Amino acid sequence: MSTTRQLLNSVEVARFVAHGFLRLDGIVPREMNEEALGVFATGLPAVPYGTTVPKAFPEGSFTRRLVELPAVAGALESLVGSDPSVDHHFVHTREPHEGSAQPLHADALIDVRPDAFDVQLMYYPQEVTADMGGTLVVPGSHLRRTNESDTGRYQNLLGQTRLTCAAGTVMLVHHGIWHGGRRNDSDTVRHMYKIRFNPTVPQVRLWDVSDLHSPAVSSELGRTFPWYEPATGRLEIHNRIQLWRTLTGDPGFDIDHWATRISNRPALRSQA
Ligand SMILES: O=C(O)CCC(=O)C(=O)O
Repeated sequence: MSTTRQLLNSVEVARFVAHGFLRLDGIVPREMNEEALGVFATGLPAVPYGTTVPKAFPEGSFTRRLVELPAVAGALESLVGSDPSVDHHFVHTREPHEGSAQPLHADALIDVRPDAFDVQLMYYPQEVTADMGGTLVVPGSHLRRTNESDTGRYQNLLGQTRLTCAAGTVMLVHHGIWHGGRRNDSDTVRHMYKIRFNPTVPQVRLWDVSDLHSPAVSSELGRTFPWYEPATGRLEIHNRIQLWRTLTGDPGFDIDHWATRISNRPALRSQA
């Protein structure tokens, strides 16, 4: 991947841990966006699960240039390391006036890994307007353990976002985020190219940690979302504390003593 490093900072990674996604608006150059539509029409090469990036996407290929854009490479390195493997890639298309939306889902079976996550890159080569079936995302849903499309019966959740964006926008999402392609009511085909990356190194302090102890980190990690139930919403923050402990290698990190309190188990003093 690129040697130009535009790593995320701690506040940005904390925001990813809380929201479950990161938006890089309009960062892909116009010429590449135009090229993308031709590349999608021709078809992308098959990539066996677990292939390294250089093998999956040869030097000079469209996808290699996409993932080597400094902002993309830096964000990916910050989240999954500099040498992730490619799980799979696919172009998701919402056809004009197709009449229905995709049910809400996560691209995961119940995934209980406490110390690793995959990142999915979603790239939109065209401007996505409100009627084009932009991807619906439910912020803060990624750490709630559900099984793939079991969330499909939820039609709308408070605080959900339906993507509208400039051409050349990239979103990086945690594999557990609840999402779905919306109904395309426009006359334009909408494309989204998704690549799933698996980390190959422990996801510990991979970003620029110079602001690690900024109070803004805890503020990001402690935020709630409108669809959270008061009690279960607390579990989301607890889950984030656990993930932040892993990502930073700091087993003592906490917010308002929540995780410390419920793991406090004093040992019996010796009677001798
Ligand atoms: O088309 C979209 O916007 C989302 C599709 C998607 O991510 C999926 O099918 O898993």
